[in-house]
Amino acid sequence: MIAAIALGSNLPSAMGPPQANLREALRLLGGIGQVRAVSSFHTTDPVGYADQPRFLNAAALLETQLAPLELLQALLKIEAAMGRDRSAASRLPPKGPRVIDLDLLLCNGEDGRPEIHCSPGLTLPHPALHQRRFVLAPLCEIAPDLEHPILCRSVSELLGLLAPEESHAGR
Ligand code: PH2
Ligand code: MG
Ligand code: MG
Repeated sequence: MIAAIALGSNLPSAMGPPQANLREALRLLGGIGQVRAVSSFHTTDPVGYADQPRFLNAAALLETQLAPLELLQALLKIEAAMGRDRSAASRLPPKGPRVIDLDLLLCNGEDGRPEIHCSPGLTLPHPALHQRRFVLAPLCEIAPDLEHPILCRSVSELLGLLAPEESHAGR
């Protein structure tokens, strides 16, 4: 299976600044499959919860023998190993700052077709994939022709359909 994965970081960790966190996450992804492509790192304004540092976002393509739910568990393990604290005691808000975030976006099965999956812990394609420039722009660099199996549009078409970015000049 080939999986498209979004990476994000906006807090320093023991590894260093967000750039070091993305690099470390990519290294650890190499332990659960073969990393076939990596986008450039994009500095992005926080979306959703505005009162937090800017993010560094990227996308990667991972070839793996794991099934989608196994892959999700492996991504959560990497997040935890890198110091992501999801406990209530961390007091971080749900869409707030994090050392590392690894989101499963799309999975193409052995037949090359994109999988549709819906279970309590995992929805594929990722339900917000088509709305997020910070996900689509990096993904477009490495897999512009990847198809969204529900919207029946490629990743590059979805990026083109997004509303133009607001200007924050003068704020
Ligand atoms: N992740 C979020 C919430 N907001 N904004 C940007 N720019 N990049 C992210 O990765 C991001 C976000 C929750 O996962
Ligand atoms: Mg996320
Ligand atoms: Mg996440």
